[in-house]
Amino acid sequence: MFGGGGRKPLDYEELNENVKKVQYAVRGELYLRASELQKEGKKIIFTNVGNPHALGQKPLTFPRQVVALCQAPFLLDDPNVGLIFPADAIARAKHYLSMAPGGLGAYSDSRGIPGVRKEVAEFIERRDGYPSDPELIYLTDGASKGVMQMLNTIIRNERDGILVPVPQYPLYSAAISLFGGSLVPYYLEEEANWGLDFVNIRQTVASARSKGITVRAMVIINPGNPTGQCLSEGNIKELLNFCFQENLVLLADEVYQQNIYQDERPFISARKVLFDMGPPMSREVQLVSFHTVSKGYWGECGQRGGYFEMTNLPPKTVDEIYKVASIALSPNVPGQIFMGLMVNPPKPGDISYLKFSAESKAILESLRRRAHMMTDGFNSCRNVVCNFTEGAMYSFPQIRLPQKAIDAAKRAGKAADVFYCLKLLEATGISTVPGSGFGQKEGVFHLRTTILPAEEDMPAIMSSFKKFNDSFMNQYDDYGGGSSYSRM
Ligand code: DCS
Repeated sequence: MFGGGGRKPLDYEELNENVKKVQYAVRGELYLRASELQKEGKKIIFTNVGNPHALGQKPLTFPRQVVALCQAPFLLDDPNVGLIFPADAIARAKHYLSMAPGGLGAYSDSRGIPGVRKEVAEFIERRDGYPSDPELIYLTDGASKGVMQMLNTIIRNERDGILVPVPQYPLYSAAISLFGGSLVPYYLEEEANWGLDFVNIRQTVASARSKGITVRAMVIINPGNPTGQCLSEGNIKELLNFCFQENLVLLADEVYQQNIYQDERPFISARKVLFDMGPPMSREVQLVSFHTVSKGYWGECGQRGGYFEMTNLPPKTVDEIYKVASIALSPNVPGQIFMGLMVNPPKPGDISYLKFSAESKAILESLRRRAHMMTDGFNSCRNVVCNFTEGAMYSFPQIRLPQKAIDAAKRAGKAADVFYCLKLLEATGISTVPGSGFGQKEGVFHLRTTILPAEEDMPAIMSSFKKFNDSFMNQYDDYGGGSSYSRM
């Protein structure tokens, strides 16, 4: 006889409850249905994941040349190597191979290759104007692993609360469930372009504390996912003041820092704002900042390169984080080299500079145009309103669903936004993520799409969305005709 009612340890009923509780909508019900439809031969436009290369974005040439040479170092001994690879790519490959004893097939230090961490520190110093210490920079398999490692370090039990923006990228809610902590949501204000409302945030913290939750950390995503807003310097200052007063560690998810589509609010890192504020705050506020090679104009999601930088963490804590990173032996080494290349790209005067800058500029300019096309497209649709995508890779329109649609969804046993997104998928092949996967205010509905489909496909995608939305609203909106709701 087995214990536990005859069940085996890995039977579903016996699993870790934290694992079962995890929800991750980016690859949830909509994604599964889209995959099924694709198997049946329907053309699906996967706008559910910010995965640029999967939607046709071409890799940048220079970094791939360097990594190709690092992966196949025998090419460096070939007398014809200079006919295929430019001299600066060859030099850079030798540079990385000299820093990685054993090459790409060997584990590196668990914190990452020291020389790459130094390149990251130099990048941060150029960006922020303040020196950065490579010893406080750890390389990771994408930003996700770093975020998970920090949350794991912070959360001690279910009474530890993490302030997370809502809507949020569900890595945060999922990881907090997995590590058995409590998510404390703070709402972004859609009417104020997804800005922060500190009166509200203070109330949220007070109310969580009155329920016995120890609020210990605050997450910001800047530029925002799924909301696409860029925080102003004033906003970030207020945020840091708040963390100082409330004794919170700030987890600054800055993976979209290169994805900016307006000029009024350029990206400014939380770390720069903190150091600009001077002591005591610059010496007191604990901050961990995250970055990745998956986003920007690189979009190298499959390479799994990321880093986090720790500011104002005591050495003993940094050592503990090192110890835990050591359990996984080593972040993947090709991903580390992509990170080195991202933070130290070709410079003016280098052989590959012109090509590299032309390629990266073309991607960013096209993303900027696509951000406008999507927002304008959504705003031209009945019962749809959408803030402009100032940064990141997503559009997050609000869909004002008529009561009849909400009732029909209930009868079908679906959340109303899931119902809408499923119908959109069946009618057009556009695979989105319902707003409920990111969190939204009660009774308000959204969907998220990426702005990543090829620019030439965008007009057809938006017109197919509009056609679907019109027919959906015709079916469910009693008022018929034009918009029956006032716009914000
Ligand atoms: N942080 C944010 C805000 C993200 O949007 C993502 C990925 C990550 C971290 C993790 O990325 P990497 O682990 O690849 O560095 N965004 C997912 C999304 O919403 N769509 O695609 C992936």
